[in-house]
Amino acid sequence: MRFSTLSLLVLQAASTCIGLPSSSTRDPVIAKAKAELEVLALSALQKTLKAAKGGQCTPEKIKIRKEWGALTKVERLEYIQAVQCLQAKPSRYPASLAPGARSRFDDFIVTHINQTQTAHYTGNFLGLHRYFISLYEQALREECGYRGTQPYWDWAKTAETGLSASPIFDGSATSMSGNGVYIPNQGDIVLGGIEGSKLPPVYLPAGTGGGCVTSGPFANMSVNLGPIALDVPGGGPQQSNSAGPFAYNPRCLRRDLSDAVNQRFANASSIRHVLSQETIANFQMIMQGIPGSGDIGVHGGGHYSLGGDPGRDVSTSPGDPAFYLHHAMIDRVWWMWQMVDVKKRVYGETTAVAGTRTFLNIPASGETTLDDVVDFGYAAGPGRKLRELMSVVEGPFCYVQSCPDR
Ligand SMILES: *[C@@H]1O[C@H](CO)[C@@H](O)[C@H](O)[C@H]1NC(C)=O
Ligand SMILES: *[C@@H]1O[C@H](CO)[C@@H](O)[C@H](O)[C@H]1NC(C)=O
Ligand SMILES: *[C@@H]1O[C@H](CO)[C@@H](O)[C@H](O)[C@H]1NC(C)=O
Ligand SMILES: [Cu+2]
Repeated sequence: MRFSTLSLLVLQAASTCIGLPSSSTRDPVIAKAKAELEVLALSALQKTLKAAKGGQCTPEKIKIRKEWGALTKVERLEYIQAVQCLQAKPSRYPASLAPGARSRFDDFIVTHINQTQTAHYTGNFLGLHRYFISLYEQALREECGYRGTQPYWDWAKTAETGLSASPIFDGSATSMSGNGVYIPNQGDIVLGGIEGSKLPPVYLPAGTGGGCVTSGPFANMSVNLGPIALDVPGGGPQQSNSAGPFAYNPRCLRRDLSDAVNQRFANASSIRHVLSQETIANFQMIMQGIPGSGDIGVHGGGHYSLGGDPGRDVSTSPGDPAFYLHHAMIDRVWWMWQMVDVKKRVYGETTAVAGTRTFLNIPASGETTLDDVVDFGYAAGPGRKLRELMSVVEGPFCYVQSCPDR
């Protein structure tokens, strides 16, 4: 009895998923995708609550992660203040290891930089980032008194509303800050040049900003680390700090919001397409974009619709605080995919995980297994096996992610 009342509450709090007319969109493909996504989200929610029944993470304890727009303004301010608190707390890295790390916020950037080549286009990509986001959320809570959960950025929503009009990026005091100052005549962004491969480049239009962020709570924050591999408008070589990956290099946060990139690569239909993949190998590959295909996937779509510095730098990208909203959505999509077939997609030794231990297997490396360890050094811990990171209601986790609200 108690269980069912509580699950009902969770379901209600998670907002209505089905039964209401699906959004304002006129595009029938997008409208259909949205309706299907809502069904998948609701089903994932129900199955997760059921799965939580027997374990340590009981339905009473489950925390609900919400879409940014579904938070009240007070909740948004609490999240923002916690992030600013993390940016004001001293780093735990010894200065000899990471002289550029000046805060606890920076600690997470350091470990992400250090693992770039072994955490993207690898078998551990999803599990590692799930743990990374969760430890950041935990730091906000335990070190900065935050009482809420990690919010997510639903790209399908911003694809419809436009980024600058969304509560995430409208530049208000309750946003994650807005666009960068407009820089005219920026050339295209040219992606490609993955070392060791000979793939055709991808051209992305520059966004509508490009300069320093001047509005909202993160207007004056300092990006201290990187760049490592920053794609710049107009093509040309990626920028990197010649003083080294962990050197101190304070600069403004730049953004170059691009609705075109958001709409093309991370709309509702793109998310639906990712979720329709049968194997983990295809799921994670389509999500990140098949190199050379011209498609950067919803993962690239989110990163490159933020743009700027460090938004276009795969290594340093957690230096933009919106990173965590983006990756919470990545995690949410993975969770929705996992819950379609829990036995295979959460627990299967060879069906829940696929891929090697190096970026596109360059240089060649062994297959990832569920016994591989994920470790974030001085940033946060403890190190854990990938197998502990597969279910959102087991191991260190106890959360669900609500349905998209309209
Ligand atoms: C980067 O990772 C290596 C290997 O795990 C480790 O020895 C080194 O201390 C790390 N460096 C930083 C700055 O975290
Ligand atoms: C940023 O710094 C400028 C100059 O010190 C100040 O006028 C402005 O209020 C600050 N903005 C925020 C959001 O802190
Ligand atoms: C939505 O995304 C899909 C796949 O990413 C893409 O093929 C399609 O063109 C996009 N739709 C719009 C309206 O841009
Ligand atoms: Cu990453």
